[in-house]
Amino acid sequence: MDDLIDSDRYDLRDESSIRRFLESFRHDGVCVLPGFLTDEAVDALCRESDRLAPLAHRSSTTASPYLAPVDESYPEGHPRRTVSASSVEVVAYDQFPTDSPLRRLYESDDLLDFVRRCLGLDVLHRYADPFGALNLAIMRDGDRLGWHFDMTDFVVSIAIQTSDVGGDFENAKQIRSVTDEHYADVAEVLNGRRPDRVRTEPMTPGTLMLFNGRWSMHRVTEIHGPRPRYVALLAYDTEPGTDSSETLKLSRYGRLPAGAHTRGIDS
Ligand SMILES: O=C(O)CCC(=O)C(=O)O
Repeated sequence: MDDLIDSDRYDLRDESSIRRFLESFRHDGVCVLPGFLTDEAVDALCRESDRLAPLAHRSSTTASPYLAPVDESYPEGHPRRTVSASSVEVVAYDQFPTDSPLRRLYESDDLLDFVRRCLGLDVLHRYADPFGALNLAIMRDGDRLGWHFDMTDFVVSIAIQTSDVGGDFENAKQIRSVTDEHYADVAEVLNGRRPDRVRTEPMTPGTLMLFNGRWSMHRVTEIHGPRPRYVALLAYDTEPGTDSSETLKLSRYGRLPAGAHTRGIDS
């Protein structure tokens, strides 16, 4: 692990840095750590991503920012009735070889502990999903992720390679809250009328980002050009043994773990 993380820049045990990162995560819902990985690690992860990319499963979806189908009980033009298209290719955790540097990073207890403290949590577990625990998300020419809120309190991502053009991570920071959906503001961002509410998070290769997408609406702009955008998504949960549903596995990975059989589709 020491050869992957830039330890001159980031001391994973330094209390005062961790306090700063936690403050940024709590206050802004996002904490961006540029240059978290060394240049050599970024090169190694790019090469690994090039090797793994042919194994990826491609999926395309159309959904509202709430990751739900259109709700026609709302008036026309309402965010609950606005949908956008997304497409991405994903390499699942079980497809990373045992000597994969990305797997080594994800399975490092030092990184788990660092992430836990930056999120201000007492306990944190790696995700138990044999596919979803670690993903390589690949976006190619014409791909994008539409505006959406996440259904989880945090996502940990690592930027590996940017696309030639586009592929920006745009963020309408904390646009809704637990008490107010702020539909009017959300609608304005969706219509492109509030560029002042949107900022591009600087996802340069080697950046680690801690992000709470439950309250911040975000998207990845359309990719242009032959160079694919590579981002690693590292999944954790405060509960042990958390897994995703078979429905989600089928749509994101196009398969189920060996031995699984489709009972009820949401089992
Ligand atoms: O690829 C990214 O940078 C963001 C991914 C994202 O927003 C998501 O998977 O929900």
